[in-house]
Amino acid sequence: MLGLLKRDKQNSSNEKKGFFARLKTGLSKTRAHFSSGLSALILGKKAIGSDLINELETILLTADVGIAATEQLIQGLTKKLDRKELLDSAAVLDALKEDMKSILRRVEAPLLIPEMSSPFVILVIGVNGAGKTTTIGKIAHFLKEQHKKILLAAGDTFRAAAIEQLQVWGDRNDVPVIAQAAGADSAAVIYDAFVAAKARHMEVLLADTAGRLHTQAHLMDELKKVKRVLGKIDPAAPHETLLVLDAGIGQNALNQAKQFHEAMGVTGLAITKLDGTAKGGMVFAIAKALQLPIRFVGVGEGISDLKPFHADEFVSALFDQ
Ligand SMILES: Nc1nc2c(ncn2[C@@H]2O[C@H](COP(=O)(O)OP(=O)(O)OP(=O)(O)O)[C@@H](O)[C@H]2O)c(=O)[nH]1
Ligand SMILES: [Mg+2]
Repeated sequence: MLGLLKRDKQNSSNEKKGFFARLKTGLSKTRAHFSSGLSALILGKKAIGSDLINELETILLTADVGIAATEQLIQGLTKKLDRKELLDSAAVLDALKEDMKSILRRVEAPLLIPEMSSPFVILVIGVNGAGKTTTIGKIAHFLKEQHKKILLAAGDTFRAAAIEQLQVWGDRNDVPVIAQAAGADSAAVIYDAFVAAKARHMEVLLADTAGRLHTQAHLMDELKKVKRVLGKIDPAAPHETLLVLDAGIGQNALNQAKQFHEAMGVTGLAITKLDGTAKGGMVFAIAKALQLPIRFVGVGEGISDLKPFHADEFVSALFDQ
């Protein structure tokens, strides 16, 4: 028994380490572009003063950290410098990391599935190719590990092969998928899936939707319809409207997110493809501008390449060499 417990603990710590390592590897392009530059600049510079601060500002801005978050970081450092609190370069770097963590801590809010009498509905939305379907597959894996009973709804009835793609994730996770023929009404598919999830006493319904541009009003109306029909079964549904954002588009994600939020009332974000990009700094821009909970980060295409977002871990992975 003790042995088992010990092994469980080891497994979870291995898994934790494993993901931190993947997060670090995933963030290597961002790190190369950004934090290596910052560290080299700060630690290599003897004079700690306004020149250093100006150069720092430029690095932050060019790393997609965004104007608002950069301003906050630079103001924080300038104040501490003025108060003579930063006596050497290592102190500057530590202060910067601490301030970066505090920006992200405000949006650290892991998705918790409460005990409910009916299924917790997660509606997954975003532009084409952001990573919605893959993220559903990974979240299903994540929730399965918590022994949740899950159903998937193939609400993308538009793109060729979208239904099959979700089915593959369903098979991989050994969770059922509710689907209709291609071309069916997405809201009807998701509504039926909710009814089925209730009947089968499922705990979570994960609903996929077709990718759409935030600028396509009629497609945004379709999403609103999905939300409306879910609300007919349970006024609180969808319990989570999860917007998937591709980190690779950097700060362009801001405008996208604002428009999706306006139309749909987004309750959480999943930021994907942090592994393929040097624009990981966008997470700070998003955190500062939107103040929406970042639920998950994705750092690869594999089933375990998604984990809850943790502010301190993210900043550590960004700076750890
Ligand atoms: N490297 C990397 N690739 C990812 C990640 N998430 C998704 N992808 C890949 O991105 C591509 C698009 O992912 P999908 O899940 O199909 O995206 P989608 O938003 O459902 O796309 P549409 O349904 O066409 O709108 C696939 O090749 C995924 O494997 C990630 O975190 N890292
Ligand atoms: Mg998809």
